[in-house]
Amino acid sequence: MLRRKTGYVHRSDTIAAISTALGHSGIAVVRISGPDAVNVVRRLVKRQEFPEHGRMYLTSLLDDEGRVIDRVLAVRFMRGRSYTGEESAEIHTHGGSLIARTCLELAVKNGARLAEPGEFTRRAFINGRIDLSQAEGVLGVIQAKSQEALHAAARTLTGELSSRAHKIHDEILALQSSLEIQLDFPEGETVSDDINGGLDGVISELEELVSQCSAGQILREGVRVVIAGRPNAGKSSLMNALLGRNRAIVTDIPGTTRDIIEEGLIIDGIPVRLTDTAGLRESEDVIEAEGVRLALDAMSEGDICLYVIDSSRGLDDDDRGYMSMLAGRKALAVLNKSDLVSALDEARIPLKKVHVSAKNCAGIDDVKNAVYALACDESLLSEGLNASAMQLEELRGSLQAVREARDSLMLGEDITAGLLGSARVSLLRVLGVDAGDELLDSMFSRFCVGK
Ligand SMILES: Nc1nc2c(ncn2[C@@H]2O[C@H](COP(=O)(O)OP(=O)(O)O)[C@@H](O)[C@H]2O)c(=O)[nH]1
Ligand SMILES: [Mg+2]
Repeated sequence: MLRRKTGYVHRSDTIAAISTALGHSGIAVVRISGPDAVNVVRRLVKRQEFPEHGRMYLTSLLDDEGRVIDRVLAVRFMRGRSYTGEESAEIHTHGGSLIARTCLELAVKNGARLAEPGEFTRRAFINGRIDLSQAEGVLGVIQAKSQEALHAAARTLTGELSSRAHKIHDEILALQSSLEIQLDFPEGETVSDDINGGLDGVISELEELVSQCSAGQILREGVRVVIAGRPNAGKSSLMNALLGRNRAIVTDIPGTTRDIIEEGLIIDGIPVRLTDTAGLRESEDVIEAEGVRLALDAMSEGDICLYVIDSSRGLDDDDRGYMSMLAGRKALAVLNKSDLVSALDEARIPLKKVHVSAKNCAGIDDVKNAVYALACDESLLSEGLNASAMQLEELRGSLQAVREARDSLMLGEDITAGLLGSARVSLLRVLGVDAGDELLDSMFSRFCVGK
């Protein structure tokens, strides 16, 4: 079969890859899938009979010259019952990278081809074993960095997003059909009330799904928290206190931090990218001025801003200006140096406030709790689902189309039916129905080889 220069052409040949990480480990798994999978295994090991699906057989791996090079376990998965849906097999060698690689090379010499990244999962998708949302769940489980993210991915992998999207799709289809019946028999009795109620129900189901997938996205991709404020307010001290170690340089010289400093931490399951910035002030110094420009960019791009104020000094016009820029955004005023006498008129601060002493690590948990609350709705986080950015966009598109459909009911059934049709198409895209090669290429290139 031909391979295009870019993109992937689905072939039904037999593929192989090492599915475990290379290095020293207890065991390594070489995975083989395709019509010839069991024959490839037979050519590699002493045992020739693999009658049962899913049973591990102890046997010996042989090299080109028939010498035993490892004691291994071989397992066969029958067509229709395997991960990919195809005839597949695995050989579990001991976990040295040489033995795993040798086993893979032998598989390739004996009729298999090296698998591309994500090709096993792509085959599972093509063969209808999983849909695209479940494939995204597989990736989520592999990439999860917190327990909460793992649960969100596992729920998606086991089909929760799929079944909900299917159910909503079918409800929309039923509403669309009754509208189309109306179109055919205009003199018939009006069903608008039922349809109105039905659309309201679909809208709330879609809203819930979108919220759960947004929570999943926060769990997976995290939030960017930017620390900003005037020089010497204690931004770098706050960064260090949040991280629990001295990452940024702290001095009493204003203008110490000139570059952007980024570090990661996890707050109650949410991955956070914490950014410390240069103090916001006019500066003659070219480097510091560039740092201030970067700080302002970071402030506008971040998801959450912690605006740090030295409470022993009081506010100035700059503080008031920057805080008014943050009004309506996810932002927190961190009133630092609470160990000193306050000169602040807190009533004039237009943001939610937290009192801390970064130097003494006091109030830091309050900052973390406030960041968590700004990042997400706690109740939803425990129900997060794993959707890709593209899938989330389709879900939002579907919700938008159903809302427009409800608003268009007075305008005519044909318009409403058309909008419901596009809402359904978006849901089908979430599941990957009729997905084009390009979309699948970008989806599966995010997987590793062997998955
Ligand atoms: N008393 C007191 N001093 C602090 C506190 N946080 C920071 N400082 C001091 O304020 C100065 C500036 O701190 P730094 O973190 O470098 O501020 P930045 O310029 O905003 O990054 C340093 O001398 C710190 O020791 C605090 O909570 N209490
Ligand atoms: Mg600093």
